[in-house]
Amino acid sequence: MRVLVTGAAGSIGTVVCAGLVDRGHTAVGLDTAAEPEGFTGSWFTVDCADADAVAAVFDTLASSGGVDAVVHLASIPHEASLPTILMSHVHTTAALLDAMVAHQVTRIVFASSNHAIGRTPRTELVPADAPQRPDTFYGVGKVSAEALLRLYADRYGIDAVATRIGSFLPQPETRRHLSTWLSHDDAVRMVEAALTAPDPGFALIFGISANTRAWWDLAPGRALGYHPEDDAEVHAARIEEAPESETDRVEGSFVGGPFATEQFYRPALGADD
Ligand code: 15L
Repeated sequence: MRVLVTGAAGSIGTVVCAGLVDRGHTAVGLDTAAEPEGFTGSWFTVDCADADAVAAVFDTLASSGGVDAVVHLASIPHEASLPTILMSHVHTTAALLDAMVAHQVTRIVFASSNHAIGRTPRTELVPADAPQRPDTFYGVGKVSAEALLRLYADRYGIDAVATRIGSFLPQPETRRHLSTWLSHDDAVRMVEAALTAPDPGFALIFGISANTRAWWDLAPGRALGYHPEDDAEVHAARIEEAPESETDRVEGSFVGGPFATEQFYRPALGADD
């Protein structure tokens, strides 16, 4: 498949582009940052909040066969003011979806986040159809982008897979991560499954590894062909060497961990840091 990957210079993008290429796909990179050294393939240094620039990218790509799908990873990975968040998560998704409709590109994989349901109290395994319960404006941005994807799936028949990613890291570092970790290799497996699953329509899956202590249900991902192979449990002894701290306890109260705590409270329309 030829896939346009936004946020291709970011932490997830770098891993996903390399992984897709290893698996025989072609990754076209798009990022506000310049092409990283070692990237093989076409590259666009573009802000995907700029709808005209995004449309121009699709026009350029059309002259060389177009793309089969978009993997939308570009966004601010942390909390910010609501306008900044909406620009970063929703406006960018809208620019891509409109260009996809114009160019008959019918598949998008979106990096959503566990923070879309982060304010869910940590009790039982959370199903993919649990009520949206954002813990931050960041979570609100992800929920809103998911809604936009669903609208375009219904209106235009776009296959849109929103992956609610947990903690994407080389290895888990905290007690919470023993439940929320997504390994690099599993991230590639997940994106490839979301790109190739037959007719998913609009689908929501959780982006975590096969963690023994998982807080989120992997069944919808497995139904789409995402079969994670890593498990944070192999790192448990190292992490649990230190006694459980007050931070661990607080981070274990809601599934969004630190994002659900008071330190993240701020006015919606306040200044960005
Ligand atoms: C995310 O979605 C964030 O981008 C990242 O900064 C972490 O907070 C991660 O989730 C997580 O929940 O560990």
